[in-house]
Amino acid sequence: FDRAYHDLLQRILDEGSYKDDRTGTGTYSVFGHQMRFDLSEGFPLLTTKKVFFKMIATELIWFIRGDTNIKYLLEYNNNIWNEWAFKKWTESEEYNGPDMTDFGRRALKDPEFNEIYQGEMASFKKKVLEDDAFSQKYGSLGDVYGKQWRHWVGADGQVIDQLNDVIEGIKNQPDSRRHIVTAWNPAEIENMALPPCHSFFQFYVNDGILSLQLYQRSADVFLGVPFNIASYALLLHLVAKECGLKAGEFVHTMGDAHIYSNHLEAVKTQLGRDSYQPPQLKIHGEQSIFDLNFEDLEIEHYESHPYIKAPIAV
Ligand code: THF
Repeated sequence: FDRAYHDLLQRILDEGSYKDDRTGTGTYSVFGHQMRFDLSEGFPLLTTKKVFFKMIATELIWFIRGDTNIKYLLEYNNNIWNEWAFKKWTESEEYNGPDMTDFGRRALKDPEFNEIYQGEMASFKKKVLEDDAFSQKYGSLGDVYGKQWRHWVGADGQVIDQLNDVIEGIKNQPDSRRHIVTAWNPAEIENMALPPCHSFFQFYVNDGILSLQLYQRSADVFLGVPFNIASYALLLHLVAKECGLKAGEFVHTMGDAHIYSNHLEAVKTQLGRDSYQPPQLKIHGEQSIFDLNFEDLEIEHYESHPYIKAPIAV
C-alpha cells in the first residue's frame, strides 16, 4: 500500500514544477494522478510514518453526522480543523486580541509570536468547548463537507441528504452509474472556511463488491493525503457494511497533487523507509452508519515507523 503513495511522492520530486500557492509557502506539484488500493489486502493506513487513525475516524464520523462545527472534533482532542475556525474568529469584528494576520507562517518564523499565538489558540479552543453561544458562532466552518453531504440546500429550499440517498441507491439499484456525492457546491463556496479539497466521489457495485472513487481537486501529499486515503477507505468499509456488500477498491484520483516546500526534508526521510504489512480494520456492532461512534472502530496489527512532524499550511 505504501508503494502507491511512495510512487506519488517520488513522481513529484522527479517531475514536479515549483509554484507559489494561496498560503505563500510554495509547492512542487504535478497535475492528474491516480492511486488504487484493494481493501481486501488490508487497511491502507501508511506504515512508513505513524498516522493517527483516531483523527481520521473522528473527522469522518463528524462528516457523516452532517456536523460542521469543530466543537465535536475538540471533544475528541482532534485539532486538525482548528486553524480554519481560528482564522474566521480572529478576522471577525468581535476579536480584539493581538494581531493574528498570517498566523500560520509567522508562528513558524517568530518564536515570540508563536507563544502569543499558542495562547490565543488555547483560549479559543477553551471557549468553543465551554461557551455554547460562542461555539455556535465561531466554532462553525460554514457550509463545508458535513453540510453538503447531509443537507445540500437546493434552489427551491429543498434539502437533499446525499449520503442517505446514495446508500439507498446502492441497495436498490446497484448497477446505477449515478452513485455520487458532491461536496463542491458552487453556490456556497463563499460560505466555506475552505472550499472542499476532496470534492466528489462515486460508488460502483460489481458482483457483491463495492468500490469507491474520489476526485480530490487539491492534495497536500505529505500531510493531507495519508489522512484522505484512510478516511475514504473507512467510508468505503462503512457503506459496504451498511449495504451488505464487500469492500473492494478505493480509487484515489487527484488534480493538483503537491508537496509543500517546507515538507521536502520530511518526504525524503519517509522515502528512505521500508513498509510493514498493512493493519486490519474492525467494525464492532451492527449499528447503522448514521449511529456509529468512534468507539465502535478498531485498528488491529498496526506496525509503523515513527511519526514525522511537519507544519500545516493555512
Ligand atoms: N490544508 C492543508 N494545507 N493541508 C491539508 O491536508 C488540509 N486538509 C484539511 C483542511 N485543510 C488542509 C485538514 N486536514 C493535519 C492533517 C489533516 C488536516 C489538517 C492537519 C495534520 O496536521 N496532521 C498531522 C497530525 C496532526 C495531529 O495529530 O493533531 C500529521 O502529522 O499527520 C485536508 O483535508
